[in-house]
Amino acid sequence: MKTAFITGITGQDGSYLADFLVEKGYRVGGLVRPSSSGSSQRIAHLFGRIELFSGDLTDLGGLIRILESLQPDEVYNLAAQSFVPLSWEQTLLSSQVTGLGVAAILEAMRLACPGARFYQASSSEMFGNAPESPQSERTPFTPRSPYAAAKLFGHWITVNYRENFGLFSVSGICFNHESPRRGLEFVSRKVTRAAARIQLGLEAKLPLGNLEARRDWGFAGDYVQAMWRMLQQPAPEDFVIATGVSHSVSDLVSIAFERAGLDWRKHVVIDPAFQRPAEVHHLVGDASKAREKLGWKPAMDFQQLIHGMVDHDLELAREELQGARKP
Ligand code: NAP
Ligand code: G4F
Repeated sequence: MKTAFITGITGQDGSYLADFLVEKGYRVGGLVRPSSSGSSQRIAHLFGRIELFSGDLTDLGGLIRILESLQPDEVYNLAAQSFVPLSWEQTLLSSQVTGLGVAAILEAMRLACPGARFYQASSSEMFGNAPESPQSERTPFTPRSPYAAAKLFGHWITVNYRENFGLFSVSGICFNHESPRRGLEFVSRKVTRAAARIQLGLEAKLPLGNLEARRDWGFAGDYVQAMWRMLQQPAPEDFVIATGVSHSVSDLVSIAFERAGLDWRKHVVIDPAFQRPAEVHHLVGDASKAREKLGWKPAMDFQQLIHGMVDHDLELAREELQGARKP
């Protein structure tokens, strides 16, 4: 039986990865903050089948003690302050967690379990407004937010530990991936939840920022499989993980509202508070290396993804109407 350790196990990706690894027969350990800002509802169905360790990604001593006791074969670093706008408000905290936290977990691994394999959750945000499209492993990075700059540090320190210490440490440069477990602040979930709640009369309007921004949106459940495949390779390498298709925020809104039986033009209002001065306008990935070497391709397309999220949010809104759920 292999053992995996997941930081960020209470997040969207961490919960899907834990599902996937438990299903594969792994012993799964996860890092949980003592004062978790989210709840552990995304992993509640796994209680009893995973082991949770209290700690923080920025606390080197705690990480060393956990890794010494667990002795994992694979470490997945998914923990981060992952919301781009918040990284402008909490810049040092975001840099510490999303950037320096990667050095902490790598250093803990080097000391406690140097033979383990390491996955770093790098991000397409590192490309910024890239000089070429689609973006691949060879595209230069031009980060446009503290979040992206911190991710770039995490990306390079992962390469450095591989080259200097011989660790099996790799990065997946993942483009946006969503699911019914996505945080409410991200645009996909904000839109699908609002469409459901407007349909059932729980809300009337949806304030949004830039409708022209384009992203390459995939399904999180597909992306965690790519993460695992990267750690099963004969040699450590970085990979872009993407669908290769981009859509605008207005495409997203139109598909979601249509699924809910609504005309989005009657409900969406533009609110400058959600516009980003340093916007990343268009991201779309070239995942041909992942297709060839990992044998990975996404199973779910954009419309299926958004329909599934709307359907899930309609279910939650109905439960809320019946008094079985809090807003
Ligand atoms: P998410 O839902 O925001 O989850 C973030 C996780 O990090 C949560 O479990 C959170 O714990 C944990 N965390 C935050 N600060 C921490 C700290 N100081 N110590 C320990 N844990 C901490 O993010 P996600 O969408 O699953 O993304 C997973 C990773 O992939 C992140 O690193 C993200 O930046 C990266 N990424 C995501 C995407 C995407 O489209 N989803 C694309 C590229 C890269 P709490 O529950 O306690 O808050
Ligand atoms: O959903 P978003 O907040 O995701 P963003 O900034 O692309 O970042 C996500 O994907 C990254 C991978 O590229 C991850 F690394 C990161 O952790 C995170 O998971 O915004 C998507 C787009 C942006 O262009 C934003 O300006 O949607 C636009 N948008 C328009 N109106 C909005 C809104 N975004 C949000 N969150 N809220 C709005 O009202």
